[in-house]
Amino acid sequence: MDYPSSIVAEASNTEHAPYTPLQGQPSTVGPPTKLRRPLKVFSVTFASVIFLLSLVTLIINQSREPLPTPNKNPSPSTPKATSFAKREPRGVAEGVSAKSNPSFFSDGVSYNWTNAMLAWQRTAYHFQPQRNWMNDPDGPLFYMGWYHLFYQYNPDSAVWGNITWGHAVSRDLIHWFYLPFAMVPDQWYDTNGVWTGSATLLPDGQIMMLYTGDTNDSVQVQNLAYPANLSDPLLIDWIKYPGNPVLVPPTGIETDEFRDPTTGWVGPDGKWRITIGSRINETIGVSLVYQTTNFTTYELLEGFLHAVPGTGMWECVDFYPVAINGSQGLDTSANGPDIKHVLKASLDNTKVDYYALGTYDPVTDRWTPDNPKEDVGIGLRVDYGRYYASKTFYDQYKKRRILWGWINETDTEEDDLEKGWASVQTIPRAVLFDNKTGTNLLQWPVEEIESLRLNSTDFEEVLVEPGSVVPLDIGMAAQLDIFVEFETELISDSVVEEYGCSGGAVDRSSLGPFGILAIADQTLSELTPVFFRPVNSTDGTLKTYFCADETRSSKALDVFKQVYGSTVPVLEDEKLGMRVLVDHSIVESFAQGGRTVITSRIYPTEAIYGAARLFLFNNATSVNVKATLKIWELNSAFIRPFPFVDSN
Ligand code: DQQ
Repeated sequence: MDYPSSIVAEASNTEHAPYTPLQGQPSTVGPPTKLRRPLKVFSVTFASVIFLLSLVTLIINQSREPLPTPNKNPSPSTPKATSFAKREPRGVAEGVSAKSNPSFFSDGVSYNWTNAMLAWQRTAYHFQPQRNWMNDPDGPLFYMGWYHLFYQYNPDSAVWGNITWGHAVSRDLIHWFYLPFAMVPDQWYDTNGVWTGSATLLPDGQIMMLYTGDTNDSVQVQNLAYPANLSDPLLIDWIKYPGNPVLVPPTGIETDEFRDPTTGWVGPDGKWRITIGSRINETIGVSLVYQTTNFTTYELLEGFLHAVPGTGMWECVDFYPVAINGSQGLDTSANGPDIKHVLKASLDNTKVDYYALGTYDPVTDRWTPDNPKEDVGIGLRVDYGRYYASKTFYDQYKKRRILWGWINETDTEEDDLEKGWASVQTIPRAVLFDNKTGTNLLQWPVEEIESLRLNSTDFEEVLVEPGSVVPLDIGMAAQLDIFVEFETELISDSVVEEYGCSGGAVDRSSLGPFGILAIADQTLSELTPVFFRPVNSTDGTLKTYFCADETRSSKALDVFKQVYGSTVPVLEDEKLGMRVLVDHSIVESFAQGGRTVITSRIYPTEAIYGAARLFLFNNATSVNVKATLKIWELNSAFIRPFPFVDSN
């Protein structure tokens, strides 16, 4: 097999055809009012005012009353029964976190999805396989001009099982080529699954891929693999080390609680270290440390890199340095006085990725959190939305650390089987330490996404009055890169209020919520608000929450919908700003330059194709808000099989 020479140019060509909807799409609703300049906000027609007022009255202007939800207004489509019996989620019996959402209706009803609805859910610029199930990102790396992404994949079905390593390559982290599977479960030590793992690039050019195998008797062991041909930039063929497994569960560790080895890092003694997540005494989440010089034999160090009581089994541990004052990422082995270390664990019990910042002592091989109250599993989340099993790698080409994360489904397994695929990866994000706050990371979509930008629309200082919704005339609203800054009136005698995200966008307080309504239809029967909620808290400070409310994102009853979010640090003199990437059924939202991030997976039934719209809203009871926006329409990425040429 040869690689066509044109492939490099082709891979970075951004002149692609826009996303093409399938036949049978719903007809679009009428055009919204043009609102390119603030004056035009006030030039809406009488009918529009009446329309908005009635919307406000009907939908928004009900202090602390829930908005109509799909549960209260079921869609005319009749739910259909399926033959699935109630059962525990996939994965749990095999000793990993839940990998499916069995229907929560006892009779196994499924929404009456049409092909058009299901087809629309496929993303246009997020990475997802052509079909079937995907979960964790594995072993990401940059090699000879190509970014490599491996992923947990079921070649046979849209549900978790037969876990194999899918493999894709990209020149720019945006356009991808699917390659042949890197590893399949074909050995006694991984026959129940080639599970999650990480790559280590050695200084002599070798690549060590460590991964968890689930053996023929369901024991979790660690295995080594390496490329068959290091002169192949695509790293197509992988050899499993004949001496596998290289690690088995040590004494005191359950045989099904020992998985997901990290990338290695070198200590001052020249030895490599890796860490592996586990659990002890039923409830203490831990990370074991091993030393090695050759990646085939290992010494288990006494104690743990870190342990946190009450957090349960740690999956997919990630451990890496960040520069305290720097705008570049760091190699995993970097350490020194101007460096902090991030420890991340994916909590098996709750399916949430938590991280903490701290200090790593390479002599004792212990990590200590900066703030024990914000320790791993009890403090900061990597992403407050539907997000799990994340993993970073150091991109030595652009000197940055890139974060991948798995966006899991919140529909049912029955729905996934019907649409023929499950899960998406987030847009890769560059990760930096936030040296303004000193307390958190910053995550930001990789700059290469800007190559997808098409036309943009600007809106300046759009006034959004308390209790109002303002349509934004931007044409297609399904593939967007949105930047919004909000300015609010100063209120002198603000009351102290106890609000957060949990009440959602309908929970009105004096200073919020306000934000955007993404993937909304013209009548607002479906919408996904992404919003800020400033709150005067009892300690006299102004706290700001950043939230995403999925509760009315779909009329489908069998889809799990939640309000996500948390506080976001806002420094004096900073405006409130969010960036939101919309890609059909994915809404990735970044507040204050990426201090707090929320990913939503949504399943609209009405707000699809040309009917998907974007609005501003302000549901505060007392403050006016002015919004300034720049919105790009985004092109679709090329994500397709690698065009091998047969040399015979
Ligand atoms: N997924 C893998 C495991 C890991 C889990 C199995 C996290 O290695 O612990 O597919 O989603």
